Amino acid sequence: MATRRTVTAETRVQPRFCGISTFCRYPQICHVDPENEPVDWAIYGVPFDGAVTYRPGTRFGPRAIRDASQYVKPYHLEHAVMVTELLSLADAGDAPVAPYSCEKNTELACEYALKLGDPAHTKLFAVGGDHSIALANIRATHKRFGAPAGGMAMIHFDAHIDTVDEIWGEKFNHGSVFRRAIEEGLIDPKRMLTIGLRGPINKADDFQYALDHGVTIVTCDQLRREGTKRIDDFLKRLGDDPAYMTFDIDSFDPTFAPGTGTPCPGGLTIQEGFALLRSMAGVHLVGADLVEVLPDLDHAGVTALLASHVMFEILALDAVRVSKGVN
Ligand SMILES: [Mn+2]
Repeated sequence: MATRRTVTAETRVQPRFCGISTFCRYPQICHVDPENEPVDWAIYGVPFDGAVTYRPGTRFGPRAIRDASQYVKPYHLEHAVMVTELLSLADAGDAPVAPYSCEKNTELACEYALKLGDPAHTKLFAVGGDHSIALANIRATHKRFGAPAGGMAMIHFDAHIDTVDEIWGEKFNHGSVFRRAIEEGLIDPKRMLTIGLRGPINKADDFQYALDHGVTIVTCDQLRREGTKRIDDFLKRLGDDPAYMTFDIDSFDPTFAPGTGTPCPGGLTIQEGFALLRSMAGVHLVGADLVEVLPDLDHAGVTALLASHVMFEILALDAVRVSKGVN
């Protein structure tokens, strides 16, 4: 249940281009305050890009998304919900980072996240940073809300499967994040859905680990050939179980999201991505992250703008749930 609504500056009094940028102009909370506001979602940045396999720069993602998100408005037209009246949302600042160590960074960000908001209530939304930061937020979410034996369910948007065992001798990197999450028992691979994969890939068996562990994979081409039946079936099976959502901006085609480190042509259009997200209204989300925005390679800020609206779409899914009185 929502504890209080989100109070943002009135845009007719303070225009969107004024003031310090917080995510979507939501109020800022301080993680060290023992009287933390009992917010529904604490949104925090993890400006870390030390675990990438190709182009670096996502450490500047949280700042770019904060700036771009000033133009995210609060009413969701298709769901017909006023998100800020149904949820209390806050910008919880940035986690401290360890730029030279992914493993250490994961620990620091997880520690930071666990101090945010009310441990019994506040859900955690991490904004990257590269995809390695998801492991920190998954650990924190798992610790905060527990999970049925076998780990949480997961909905994963990505161009890549991210279940490589190790890269350049490192177990902790942005291509191994879900292998680690599965090994640690945080995620139940049999209740993990990955949407947006596409080739080319390195080897024919790149997806084998995920397939062997029961991950449901829907490639971009499958989606276009067969429609959403497999996704709809997954959501039906998932029912009301708690689920975590991880959203890699490179699930979108580079035409729409050029500002990212490992772009792959043939990705989701904005219409496809938003339609898929909106079809998930009612899912019982307990945590989320949004990763891999690389502002230095962005053009006209389109990637950061898209990312800020993806953030809103994810929060809106929870607002729909609250509007139906099921949260
Ligand atoms: Mn990824």
